[in-house]
Amino acid sequence: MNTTMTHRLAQRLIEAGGEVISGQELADEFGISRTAVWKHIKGLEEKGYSIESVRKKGYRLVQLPDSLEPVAIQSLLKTETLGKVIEYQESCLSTQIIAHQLAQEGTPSGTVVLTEEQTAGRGRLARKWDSAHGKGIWMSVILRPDIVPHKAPQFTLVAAVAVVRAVEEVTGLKPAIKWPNDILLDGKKCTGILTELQSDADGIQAMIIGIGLNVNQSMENFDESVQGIATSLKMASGREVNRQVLVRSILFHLEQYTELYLKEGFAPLKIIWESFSVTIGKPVLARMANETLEGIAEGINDDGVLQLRTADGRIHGIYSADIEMLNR
Ligand code: BT5
Repeated sequence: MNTTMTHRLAQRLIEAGGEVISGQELADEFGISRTAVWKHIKGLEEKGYSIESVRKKGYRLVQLPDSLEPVAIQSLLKTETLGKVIEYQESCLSTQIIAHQLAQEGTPSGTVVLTEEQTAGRGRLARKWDSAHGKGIWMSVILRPDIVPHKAPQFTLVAAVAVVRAVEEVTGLKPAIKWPNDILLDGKKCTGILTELQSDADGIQAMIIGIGLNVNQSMENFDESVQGIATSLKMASGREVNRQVLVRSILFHLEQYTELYLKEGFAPLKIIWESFSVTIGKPVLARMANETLEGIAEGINDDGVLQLRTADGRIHGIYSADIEMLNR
């Protein structure tokens, strides 16, 4: 079957917002027969769309499948560039791997990679990211901002702010950010962000922002190794959350904040980031590659670098670390 036509038909039904559209109208609009319309409708039903056939009137979309396929995301997306190109795979090793490949092939800024499941999802330092099928948002966003490479880690903070805003908007929950890349609910991790770069002598060619957001997992959907530290939006709110709405909201806020960043620099984002942060003003342990420091997290500087004050009063700039909150 012509999948582009099925896709266009799905888009039309989504945009109709639950109104009935007659088979004849669809047939005329797409230049196909009513029987062909009916076949595409059957095709959509097989993919999990719930469509009501109203006798003598036409078709009405009742419910979308719970998937992140492009048509479900793009139909109501309110962005200028983010998500205009979406690469979707039902299952993959890691959306970061696909995004790196696409970036090298010259895909435009704003391209998004989405999947239902990652079999080799990754965190920082080649750690594993647990990515259960259909339960979370496993997404990589490719941006090509005109900034110097050492500013790139700021985008981890920009993305964190966008995710917090989206989660608040869609669920009413109030997540907190633990520097640099964890988003927490009730002290447990619901989101990790991984920013990677492709750069050369001319600067950044592409920035790949990987976002892993636990949405509808119950405890048993998590790998045993993370059950003690992970949570999902469903576990925190007691309700299933619509992943499509959430993806659209993240992309919208990420685009807004990226524009703000490119216009006014990091300063306004630093203020928003600090208002969501649980780290600032608290005693923490910062584990780095070759040393561990204990101190008070005083804040972040204008580059997003954590300022840690140790007992001797010295301030250390921490560029990358695992932070443990000390409950004192
Ligand atoms: C991160 O690393 O938190 C970045 C995670 C980025 C994942 C996204 S998903 C889309 C894209 N494609 C990818 O392959 N990756 C990105 P880090 O700070 O290093 O934290 C990793 C640690 O978090 C692991 O060692 C576990 O302890 C824990 N962890 C693993 N899976 C988790 C999950 N689903 N929820 C909460 N914690 C998890």
